[in-house]
Amino acid sequence: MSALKNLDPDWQDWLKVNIVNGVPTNKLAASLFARGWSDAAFELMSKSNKTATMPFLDLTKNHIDLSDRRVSLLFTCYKPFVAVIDNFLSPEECQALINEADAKLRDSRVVNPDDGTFVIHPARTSRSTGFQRGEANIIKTIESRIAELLHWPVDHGEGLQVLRYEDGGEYRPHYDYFDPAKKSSSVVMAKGGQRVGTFLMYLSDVDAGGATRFPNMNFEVRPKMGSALYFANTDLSGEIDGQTLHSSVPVTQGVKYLSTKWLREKPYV
Ligand SMILES: O=C(O)CCC(=O)C(=O)O
Repeated sequence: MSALKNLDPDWQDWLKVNIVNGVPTNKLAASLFARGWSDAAFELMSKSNKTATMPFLDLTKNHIDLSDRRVSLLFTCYKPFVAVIDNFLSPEECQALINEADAKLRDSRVVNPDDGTFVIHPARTSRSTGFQRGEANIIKTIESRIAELLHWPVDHGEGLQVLRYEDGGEYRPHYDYFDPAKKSSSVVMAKGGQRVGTFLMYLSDVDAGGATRFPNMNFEVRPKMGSALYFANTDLSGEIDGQTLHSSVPVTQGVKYLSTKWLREKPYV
């Protein structure tokens, strides 16, 4: 059944007028998507033979059958696009990634907005490490699964990061996208372009604290081992979205392990 044909007749007229006037397809799709009509947005993109300009999730069912796993969609928000995905990793896969990371953890750093270098900062009190793409079998498995889920090629992504937050550890509100207005952005965007999406995987259960909070949206996602959180840092027309401000609230009991995958606009090589 066509999602576009199911649109309200006023919206079908709106679409026709805009297409005739040459409005780019991705801008029209972005408007449909922002109203929650993701099926129609992606149908429009595919009809015009445009490849999606950003990662996307199939939202037609409440679960998604990937080649090696069934995952469930627990929460979706359309503007900005946010989804919580359950059962993305098994407990064994979480542990295997933790084992790869543990020996290499060191104090986390943030990007210095003045020159694009990485510096230790009180806004980010965790320990972390980064991997090359495909560096270990477990990493290859996770990267292919993310690529399949989000219809986004593995080479359009940075290497996985693993973070460990102990008691009081936090990551204060920040954006993952590179603000084109900032001097440092051209340095970090020279390779791979914009960070169009962020995919977070919770590798441990945490007794208290450690939620990922979106202060401008008034919600937070609490950590659960094996679940994942995806959000789009830009909309379908490529505009950065200020509503994606997010933080990791302090862990107050237990240890939080998280893995981050930043998805880039172009191949990141
Ligand atoms: O730990 C979290 O929940 C958030 C991590 C985060 O913001 C990031 O890796 O960019």
